[in-house]
Amino acid sequence: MKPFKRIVLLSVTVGLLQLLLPGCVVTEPLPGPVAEITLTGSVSESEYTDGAYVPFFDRVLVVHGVVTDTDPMNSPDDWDGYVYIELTRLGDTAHYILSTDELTKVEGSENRWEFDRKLRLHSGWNTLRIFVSAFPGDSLTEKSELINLTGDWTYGREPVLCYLEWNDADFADLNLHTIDQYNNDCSADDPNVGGMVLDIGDSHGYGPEYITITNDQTGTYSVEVNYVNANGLTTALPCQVHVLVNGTELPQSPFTHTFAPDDVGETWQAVEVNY
Ligand SMILES: [Ca+2]
Repeated sequence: MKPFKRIVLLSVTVGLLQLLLPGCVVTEPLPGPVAEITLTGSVSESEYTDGAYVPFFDRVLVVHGVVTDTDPMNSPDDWDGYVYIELTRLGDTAHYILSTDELTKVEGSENRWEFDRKLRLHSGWNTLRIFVSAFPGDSLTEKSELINLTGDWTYGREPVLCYLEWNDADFADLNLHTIDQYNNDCSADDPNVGGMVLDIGDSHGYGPEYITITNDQTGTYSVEVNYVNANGLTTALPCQVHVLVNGTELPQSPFTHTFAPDDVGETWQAVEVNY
């Protein structure tokens, strides 16, 4: 992905984006520290095929979180705990799990760790919050305040949105591809080509990766997944691809597949989208 041109604080209303930080609901804090959450947006140098800038800032958030190691006495140089961001869109809740190597120790602190994670917002009402526990399913040790966001992030220009998740594999790396009829191939290797933009890539594990097809000309797009690197994973790797056309998920979506341990380097075609 090209380097971001500048960072815009989302406390400013930009275009159709209306951030409701003043209306945040602060929930009852749990005993102990409260996870900190701050948001920024990003603007890239990517362009639409007609030369207009792709407004990353109106759909991609960078969530900065600060959380507490749940067992700081055990291996103090490694993160101990389970942290995820819960994003709810129109009643649909998704958990974005942080991989251990996404967390770095806050300088000068014994037990506070921080991360930056990009999230892709959808049109309508969104809420997000950080949760921390010692391990999956354990009781919470802390959570952040709840942040509410609303806006229209897909209005007009984005006929197709694809996203890839692989929820059961820390570290393993998959790459989402969309390939048009002219053989333009959008992926982490070429994140802005033929009107297709990789909004968010992920090489840590879990995903999601998002590609938005911004080209409003009709065409055929092959949606594919490449198993890039197992990074030590020795078990099967299930994944799923969601495809939305004009803001509505296809009836057959999500498309699912399981890569075998020796499938590294292999590609799976999830679907061909005619738009
Ligand atoms: Ca990837």
